[in-house]
Amino acid sequence: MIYHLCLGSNLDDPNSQLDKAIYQLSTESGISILRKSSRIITKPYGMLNQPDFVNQVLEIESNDNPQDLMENLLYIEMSMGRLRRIKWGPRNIDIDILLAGDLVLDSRKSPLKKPWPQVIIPHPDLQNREFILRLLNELIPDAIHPVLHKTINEIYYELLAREEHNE
Ligand code: PH2
Ligand code: MG
Ligand code: MG
Repeated sequence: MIYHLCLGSNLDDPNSQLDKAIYQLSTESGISILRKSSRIITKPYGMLNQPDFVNQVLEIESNDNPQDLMENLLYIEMSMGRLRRIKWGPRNIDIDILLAGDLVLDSRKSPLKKPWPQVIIPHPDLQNREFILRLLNELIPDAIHPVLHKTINEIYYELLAREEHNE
């Protein structure tokens, strides 16, 4: 199954954190990295008073189901020494699942076999984050969001219009 992931870091040399995460993903059995977006420096979203982030989106192929993939991603974050302090706060590495093709899954509504980890696909805040949409738009502008039923390109330009309007 094809997944799109977002990597993010704003601590401890973000570029080398992303390199390390990509290396770990590429050596994880059952995962192959198909394509990478460009890597961009982004203003913090949500909690503003923290360093800028470096973000990148990856297209991967994995044999794992979403919950097993999520478990692997959390394990990679943990092995890279991520400490979970505050929601939306600074972190040396964050690896999020954005999309899994047409799949829609919310483990809060339909409990999976294991209670942990929680998985929500598509990423529930994707439509509000400029950096996610900009990077996804590089790779899959024509992909249809399985909940919003619009293309990534449409969702991206709607957000840009919304942000312009609010300025
Ligand atoms: N991740 C967050 C909160 N805010 N802002 C940017 N620019 N990039 C991120 O990856 C990011 C964020 C929580 O996961
Ligand atoms: Mg995140
Ligand atoms: Mg995360």
